Amino acid sequence: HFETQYLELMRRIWLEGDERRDRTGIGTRSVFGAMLRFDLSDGAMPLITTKRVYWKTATRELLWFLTGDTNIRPLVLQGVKIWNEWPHAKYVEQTGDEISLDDFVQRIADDEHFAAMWGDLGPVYGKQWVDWPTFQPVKGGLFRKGRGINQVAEVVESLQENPGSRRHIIEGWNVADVPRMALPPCHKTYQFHVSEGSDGKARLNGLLYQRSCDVALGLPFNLWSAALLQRMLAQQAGLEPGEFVWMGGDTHLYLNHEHLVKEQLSREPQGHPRLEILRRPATIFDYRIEDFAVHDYTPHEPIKAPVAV
Ligand code: DHF
Ligand code: TMP
Repeated sequence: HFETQYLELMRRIWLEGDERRDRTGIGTRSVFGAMLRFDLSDGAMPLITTKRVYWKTATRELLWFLTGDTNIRPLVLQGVKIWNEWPHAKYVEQTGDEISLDDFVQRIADDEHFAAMWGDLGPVYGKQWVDWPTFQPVKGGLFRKGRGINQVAEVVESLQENPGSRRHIIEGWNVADVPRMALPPCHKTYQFHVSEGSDGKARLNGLLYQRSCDVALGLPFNLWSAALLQRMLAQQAGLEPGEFVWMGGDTHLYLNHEHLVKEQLSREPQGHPRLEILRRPATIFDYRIEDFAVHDYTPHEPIKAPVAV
């Protein structure tokens, strides 16, 4: 089963990982360098079944990246809560106002001006993916802003015009911008690759390099989203989905996720979920949540666990 790799990675980290103190103060067990491979042909998706994964939430996040937005307000208005903790922590730290997370999020929803001030994560994924900043030299050693680079649009174009290229890359790690980000990108480099399948049809393969990985909470979302992006790109470029390769740098389990790890490792994967894309939108930027249907997803119960901020 495709999910065995995920469970084996989880088991190995829990049993053999180095115990490390980390930025959040929670502590982790960690291995450095890991790889998972998934076959995406016939609609197969690496959607974890040993707990319920909210694939619509992850999909809404991906669609939000593609709009170029970096403010959490549109997510909040759709009921997506996964980015709330970071603007809240920054607000409390910078103002000394001990507002609760729930009240903070309510204010982001109700007050557009407040959201503009306090809801932004800085130039994270969305900004870098579709509007990577450029600067042009002008007289006197000064620079002015140039046109942003839309890396996603450029990859769609290069897949069509130069499929054999080894340069189909979407990069989130903008070295100059990292200090202004609420969280530097974890899923930082995507590479795509066109190969010929055994049936003679051209296939789109994808690889994600993730520098830091919360295997219990983040990875199920990251696997889904990367495979989804690959499916969308394949559809836009007229290619069949091929293989998806995931590579992790610091790949860890938080020590306060013990209950999740024990429970999840006691469960057996069940079923082979598939994704159907119901429509072919005009561009990669025109997908909507209603365009996606998941079939044969009969997961085990959700397992709640706290996120390390
Ligand atoms: N920090 C840490 N420590 N781990 C992360 O995975 C992480 N992920 C971020 C931002 N910072 C992070 C963005 N992605 C959840 C999932 C993905 C995500 C952030 C949070 C999460 O809490 N998932 C829960 C609840 C899902 C829900 O409420 O919809 C889960 O059970 O999957
Ligand atoms: P770090 O910046 O100190 O590495 O902390 C980031 C944490 O968030 C780390 O536990 C990895 C996790 N993470 C994911 O696993 N996936 C994600 O998509 C994001 C945004 C974060």
